Amino acid sequence: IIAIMVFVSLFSCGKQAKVFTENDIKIIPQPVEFTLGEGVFKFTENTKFVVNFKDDLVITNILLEKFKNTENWNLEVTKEAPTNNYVEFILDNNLNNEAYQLTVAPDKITISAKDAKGFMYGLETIRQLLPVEIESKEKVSNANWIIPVMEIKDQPRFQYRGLHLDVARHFFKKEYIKKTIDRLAMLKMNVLHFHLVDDQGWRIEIKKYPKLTEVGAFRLDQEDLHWDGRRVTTPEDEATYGGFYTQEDIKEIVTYATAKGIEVIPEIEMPAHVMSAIASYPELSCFETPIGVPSGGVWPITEIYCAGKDSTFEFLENVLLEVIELFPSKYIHIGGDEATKTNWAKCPNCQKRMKTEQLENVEELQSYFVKRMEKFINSKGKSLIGWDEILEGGLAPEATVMSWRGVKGGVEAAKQGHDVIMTPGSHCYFDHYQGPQNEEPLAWGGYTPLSKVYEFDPIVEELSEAEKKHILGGQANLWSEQIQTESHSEYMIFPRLAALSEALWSPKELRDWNYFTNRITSMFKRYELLDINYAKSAYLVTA
Ligand code: TNX
Repeated sequence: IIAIMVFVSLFSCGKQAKVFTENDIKIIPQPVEFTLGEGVFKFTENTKFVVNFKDDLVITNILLEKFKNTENWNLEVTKEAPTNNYVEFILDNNLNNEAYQLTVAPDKITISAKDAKGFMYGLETIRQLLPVEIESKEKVSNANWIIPVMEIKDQPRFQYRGLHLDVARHFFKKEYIKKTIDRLAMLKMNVLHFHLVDDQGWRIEIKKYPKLTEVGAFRLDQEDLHWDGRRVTTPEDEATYGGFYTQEDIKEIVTYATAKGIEVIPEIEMPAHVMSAIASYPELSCFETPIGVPSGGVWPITEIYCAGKDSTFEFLENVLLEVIELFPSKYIHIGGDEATKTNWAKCPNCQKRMKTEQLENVEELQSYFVKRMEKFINSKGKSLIGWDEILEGGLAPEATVMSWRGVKGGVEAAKQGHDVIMTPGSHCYFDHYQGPQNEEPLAWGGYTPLSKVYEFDPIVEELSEAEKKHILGGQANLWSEQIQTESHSEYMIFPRLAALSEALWSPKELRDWNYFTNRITSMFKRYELLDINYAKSAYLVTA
């Protein structure tokens, strides 16, 4: 018995006295700077969070939730600092946006930041310093909630760090969107680009135009959308596959995201990728031929909004008025991609418009379309983003360009003095395969393994220093033609999103693939506890 007691006490002392080395620090994205000290801070049932601001910064304290789950502790948030064992939040207006400094001492932790995101990122870093069991949803026994004494100075390299989710090709429930928001916050990402409209489905309730969701949100079946998967609903069909978010759902998602530091940018596609809208209101197209909501891919996309009729613009303005009410984001994304403009070339209304506006070709007509929408969006105090096709025929004066067909559109836009978000297919398309095709679930094509994402750099060297400042950051795009389930969506996102978060957050000089793979393997244990269906072998494959 004595031997057992000695053993047990040695063991628990050993645990208390754990000495951390640099190799134990497994944070993703990697912080700008950290120095390890001696000793540890230990979270207990009595640990307090001391918040004492004059401003009412909203802080989502992830640790409260985590300790509730794992220990059933209700850790207290107070104004007054106790004598020891507390985490204090200090407002420091000298820090940059989203930056934080973390000082861990044996008796207290301080997190300094100037905004809510900075504080949250400090908390997310503590979460990753804690043992992986902190991610458990159930009570954990015998956990030692210690983190090393250390100092971290951290801030993002880019201000825009996004993930695009296509909820149009396949609809995903709001609960999944909220889960994804949590995961973005965990990786210190700050934008969810919400692709709400496409040919195969209209996903947001618009009160003025109820048919958009009555008709446009449903189609015949869920058949995958590969090139030859074209099936179109007709009025006789039972179109039951699909779904949409009510305005209440959208408010819920946006409120949730805002509290987690995530900006939700709505994308309302135009003039193409809108067959779901034309199926609902045929008068929006040039020739008003009745069409159905397609289940399959429809490239080239010729059924597009008519640019000749003023009623099209009236419709779009009314839609955007409701959208703008729902999304506090500074940005409205209007799509703009892949419009095959053969109908415009034949349509009398479009021809008339081109004459009166002195437009030479259909590219200039698209430019007219986007500029007109930009004027409206700007008049409501918002800024327009579009895919790089909006460069064709001349860019709208204030537009931000999202460069997807490589980086060249982004380079051109930056040279014209426009802001840019880089999202090239080569590095940022999460609908691509991430491993050998015969071992992976069916994907759209392409090959973008983890290592390729990790190499991503939104900055293009040919730009001048002033032009480089226009590159706001980058984003991964998950198109969902082939993705019908949440678990498949998770599989495509993880772990590639972790690689992207480091590419967008950490200083370029710190990038180190071997060190990253070492950290990502330890992150996998967290993903398992969080029920994330990540691609397990992804890190073994290199580009
Ligand atoms: C092109 S990327 C599209 C999407 C497709 C994607 C498939 C972009 C702006 N448009 O509509 O889903 O390719 O990878």
